[in-house]
Amino acid sequence: MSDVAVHDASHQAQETNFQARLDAEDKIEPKDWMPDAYRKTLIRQISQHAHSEVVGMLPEGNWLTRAPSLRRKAILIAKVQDEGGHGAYLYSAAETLGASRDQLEIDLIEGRSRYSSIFNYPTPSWADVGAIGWLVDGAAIMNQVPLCRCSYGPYARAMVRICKEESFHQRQGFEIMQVLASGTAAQKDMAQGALNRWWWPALMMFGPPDAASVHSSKSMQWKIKRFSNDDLRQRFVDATVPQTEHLGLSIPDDALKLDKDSGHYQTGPIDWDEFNEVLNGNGPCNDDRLAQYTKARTDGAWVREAASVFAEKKAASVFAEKQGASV
Ligand code: BYC
Repeated sequence: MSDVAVHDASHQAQETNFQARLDAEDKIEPKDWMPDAYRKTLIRQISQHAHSEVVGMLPEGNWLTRAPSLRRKAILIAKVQDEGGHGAYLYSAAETLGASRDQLEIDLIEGRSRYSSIFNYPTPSWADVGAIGWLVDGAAIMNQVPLCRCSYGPYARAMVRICKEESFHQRQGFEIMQVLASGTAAQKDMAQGALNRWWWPALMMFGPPDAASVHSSKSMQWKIKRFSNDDLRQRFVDATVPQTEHLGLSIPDDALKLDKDSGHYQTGPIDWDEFNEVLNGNGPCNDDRLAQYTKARTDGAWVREAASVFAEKKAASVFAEKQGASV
């Protein structure tokens, strides 16, 4: 056998062994062998997810100074802070795959990476904060609970804590909607207006329809994704329609109906042109969000520098102490 043939055969054996581990529901850990394409897919998805958490702080952060009471303000500060924490866990999970956090951030700023389409919509009223918690965090939970079983250990473990926090976020959003929907006519209108603004973008969060999803089949074979985009979208619709009825609000979709045979709600057509426009940078808030992300990163450079000098000095002093102890 030639050297090339031997190399090919051993690579094939590694691939087969890798898939067998996935099929046996083994977790893949950072130092394990993995195909380059698996590593790349994870870095792509985890970094997009991390960017989404951080950019996701902006639409609600917009209401921190105008929350209607001290209690609401404290809850919202905690929620927005949680999203920043989620970004930190996820950037760390991407680093275990050999990615540099700095480079991932630059990739977003320079347009080589993405964040979720949902965060390119404005929050003109307090009810938008409720609708984001209820619908956006609700959609995030639907998509992210299966990620707790993702084949890559560090991502799966990060998702466990993230999902617990998202669950609290979803409830606080629902409670804001409940208070508004059972308040004055003007408050109920405000809640309905926010639902009208966020319903369709929330359905788009799950990604393109299965037929147009380029990454799904490989990601499902690798057990990164456990369900297709359309399956998760359907679960979200089925869970959310009864919640909307409970609130006394209406889903902004005249074609929405319950299919008695399947037991699932059918929605009208989703405007995929709008989704693609948002992905191409032409949503209502794309420029603003990226400008704020870039500004926060630039303004925070001195903090990162100070933290890394502190960490280096601390490591050097621990090392010197250990050397002294061993003499
Ligand atoms: N927005 O082949 P597909 C949150 C891109 S929640 C923008 O189906 P995949 C939060 C996709 O990246 C939001 N881009 O891809 C909640 C790909 O483009 P590239 C974040 C989207 O990866 C509350 C192309 O379209 N959640 O953070 O198999 C408060 C083809 O799509 C979108 C996650 O990131 C979209 N909506 O499936 C604060 C969850 N949809 O990369 C924060 C983890 C698709 O080829 N991610 N694209 O240029 C996932 O589960 C999957 O990546 C997706 C897409 C379901 C989003």
